Amino acid sequence: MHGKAERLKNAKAIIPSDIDAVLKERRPPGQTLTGKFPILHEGDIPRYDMEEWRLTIGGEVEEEISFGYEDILKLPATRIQCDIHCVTRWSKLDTEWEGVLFRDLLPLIKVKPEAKFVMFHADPDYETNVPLADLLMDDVMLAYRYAGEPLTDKHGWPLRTIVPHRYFWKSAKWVRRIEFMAEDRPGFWERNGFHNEADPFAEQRFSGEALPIPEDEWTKKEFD
Ligand SMILES: Nc1nc2c(c(=O)[nH]1)N[C@H]1C(S)=C(S)[C@@H](COP(=O)(O)O)O[C@H]1N2
Ligand SMILES: [Mo]
Repeated sequence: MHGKAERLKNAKAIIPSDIDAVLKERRPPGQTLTGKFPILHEGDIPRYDMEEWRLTIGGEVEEEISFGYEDILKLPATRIQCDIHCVTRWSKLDTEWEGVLFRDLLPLIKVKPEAKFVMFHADPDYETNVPLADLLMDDVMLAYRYAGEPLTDKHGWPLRTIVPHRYFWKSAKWVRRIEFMAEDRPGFWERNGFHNEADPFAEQRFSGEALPIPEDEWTKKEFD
């Protein structure tokens, strides 16, 4: 028998109860799983001269610091696998990212003790806020590779944040500046009716009344 046929014949069947268990644990309420990777953002994909490009870090820090792209690539790299959940109701399981964990970046930054929140500033004119405690988690990172390849410009090249335990709008593509803050402040979507905390498993979609997002909204977007 052909090797592939043999492997398939011997492969352990995934029985429906396993699927149910996976879905129960890993699919947040109201989400549909997709194998494709939708592309969602406001505005146009930015173009960069990488000689000029810098990531700056400021706000409640003892000293502003900035990194060129080569500096970022030289920092300790980590690969993570995580599930991502967009508020427009798609979730994608087992996405693979490579980059720098914030945990590994923080020792290089003299964060003031009063800093309790972080604002990610991104192009074009995007921002999103998270608590500082998020940056200590195992899988919160600045990512520059996806699925073993350099990030594509549509998904945030040269650098995006990955904050997988919150709805995916908190993961900023084209991040340019990280601002440490003493007080929380809402970002772009957080000012526009979306929930400040954005926990997909608690379905924290909106800050007030539910916004009219059609269930199949995401299927009409571009994806790869
Ligand atoms: N700079 C920037 N980052 C952004 C957005 C955006 O409009 N601009 N949209 C967010 C939203 S709503 C989602 S769902 C994800 C989509 O990332 P993807 O296009 O790689 O799937 O990016 C997030 N990060
Ligand atoms: Mo989103």
